[in-house]
Amino acid sequence: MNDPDAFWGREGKRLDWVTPYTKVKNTDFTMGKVSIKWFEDGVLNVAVNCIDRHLPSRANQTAIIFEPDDPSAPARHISYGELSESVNRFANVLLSQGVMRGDRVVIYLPMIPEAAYAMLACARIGAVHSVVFAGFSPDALANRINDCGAKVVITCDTAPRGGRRTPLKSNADAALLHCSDRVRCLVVKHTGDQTTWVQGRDVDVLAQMKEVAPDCPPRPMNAEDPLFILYTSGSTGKPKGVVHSSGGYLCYAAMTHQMVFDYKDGDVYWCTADVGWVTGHSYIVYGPLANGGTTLMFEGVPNFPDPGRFWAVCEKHKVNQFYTAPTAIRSLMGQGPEWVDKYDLTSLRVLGTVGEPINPEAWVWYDKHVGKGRCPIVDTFWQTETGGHMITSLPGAIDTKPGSATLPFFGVKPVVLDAATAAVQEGNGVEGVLCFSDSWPGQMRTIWGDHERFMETYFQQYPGTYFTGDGCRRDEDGYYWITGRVDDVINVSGHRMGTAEVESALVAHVKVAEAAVVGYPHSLKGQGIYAYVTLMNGIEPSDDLRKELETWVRTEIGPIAKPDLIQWAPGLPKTRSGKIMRRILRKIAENDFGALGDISTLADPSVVEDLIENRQNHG
Ligand code: 6R9
Repeated sequence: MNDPDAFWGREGKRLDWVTPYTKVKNTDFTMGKVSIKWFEDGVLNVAVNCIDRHLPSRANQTAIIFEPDDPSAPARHISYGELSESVNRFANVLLSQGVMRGDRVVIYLPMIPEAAYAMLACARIGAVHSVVFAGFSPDALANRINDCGAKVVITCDTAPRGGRRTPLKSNADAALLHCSDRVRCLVVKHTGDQTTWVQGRDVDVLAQMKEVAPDCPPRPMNAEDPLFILYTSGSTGKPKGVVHSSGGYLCYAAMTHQMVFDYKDGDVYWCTADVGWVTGHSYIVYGPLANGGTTLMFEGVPNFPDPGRFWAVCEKHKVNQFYTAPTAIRSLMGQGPEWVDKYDLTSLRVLGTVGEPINPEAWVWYDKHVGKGRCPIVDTFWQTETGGHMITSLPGAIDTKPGSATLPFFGVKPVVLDAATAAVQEGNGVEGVLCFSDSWPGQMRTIWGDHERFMETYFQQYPGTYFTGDGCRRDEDGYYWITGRVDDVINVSGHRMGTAEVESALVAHVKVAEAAVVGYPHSLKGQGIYAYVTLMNGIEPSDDLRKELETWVRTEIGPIAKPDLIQWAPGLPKTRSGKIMRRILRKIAENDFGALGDISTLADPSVVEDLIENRQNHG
């Protein structure tokens, strides 16, 4: 793009501004002084853009369709008028709890409309939300509450999912034992299940919403004021609080949602992600609502009560755009096409995928059985950090190839660099690491409380560019093929997990001396978690201990972090300077013993022989 200011200057106008911006782009990728600003002197309110401005024409149009876990329970259609009232009341409850502009609010809720109300209520009063996936453990929740210094945590009594109930309130109670006693707990009574109640700390949100005024004036916010923090795993250390802006983020989420899904007025759009991930932020809540769309929120899981649920919901609500993850497609593919064929899917127009590279076999199945060969597939490559789609096809406009995310979105400038030398790989038919050479409005602005770490993580290794952490290939036609993470991040069912996080959970167990975690190919999850564990002297390995460690990791982080395979390792392969040689551990986990590479720096080669001999079997 020759004139980003002119292009994005026009796109910014898709939002309503209290004070229009006069500056469009002001960004610098130079290591040491990275700074990213878009529409910096503009003033707006995100909730107004997602709700109020639609009211004159759409007060009675459905904003959110809520499809509960239990298929026999009625779905709810929440109009823009109703959404407005709920968000205003919710915002007044937050104000009554002393939440002010810039304060952080942690949202620990499942896929219920109140999650969207809570996010938009924060946006309305200028508070910064941080949604924590409801599958995370009390410890993980506590770490996030403490890292962002939240004043309030919003949760619900229990969360039905796949016919079972997760005790979110009691998880929050456990988390709050590790937090300041000033943190308030706002509880949505969703199922009515019994919970404990701490007088003076816990607040019944739904009851309070009835007490407060039905309207709450929106707080005018600067375009660069943070809208939310979302924690995500990196290759090292604890999860990073990715900070997104108000103006640039919303503009980018709205634009990509409209163009990539070819979203048109009146369409029913369904993204199956959870609001606890960035996909839920940009493509369940902010993008669709900024466009005045109808967005479906599904509380359940793909295989409850049976593997036809997704398609039953598509038929029931006449879904036009359907957006899901390769891992879901693979698991439903395994159940056979008869589950899809039972339902009328003629309403579908566009299919999307996100979260990990999609294997061509799953792509072809999705195209044939779900899309009946007539729905374009958009394979959208992006990240928590990018705020919105980066490399993706556009329906009907870009020819697809199964497994390729195809071409960059408007204004996105990918560069492929040699991983070792950082040399730019010009032309087509090249491979390397994927970076972006210039900014886009949806880009993250910083890591909460640690701008240094932000610069080091994304701008240090390949100076002058933003480094994604992914490898990629640009084929002869200029199409991009994402080959997966090149750092120590594993992608389990589309969820990012840092190997370091799982390792530190394991070594926190009294019987564990040392642990090394790597990813390995897993037929359903994409990647599985393979843990090499060295026990303390005198501790004997056993199946019981294996189970104990699995449960331990579940409680330390959450079910998604549970190792798929644990191998007892009397020793780990290390260099003479004591660095664990993960490259070797990855190869062993992948069952690829022929290609261990240079092992001459190993301190004790017999360690490797032992590991190979006792490798856990995963076919
Ligand atoms: C949106 C989201 C980001 C990582 C990313 C990459 C992988 C996402 C992909 C894809 C291939 C796609 N990824 N979409 N790989 N093709 N269409 O998933 O964000 O949770 O931060 O994960 O997911 O490895 O770096 P996030």
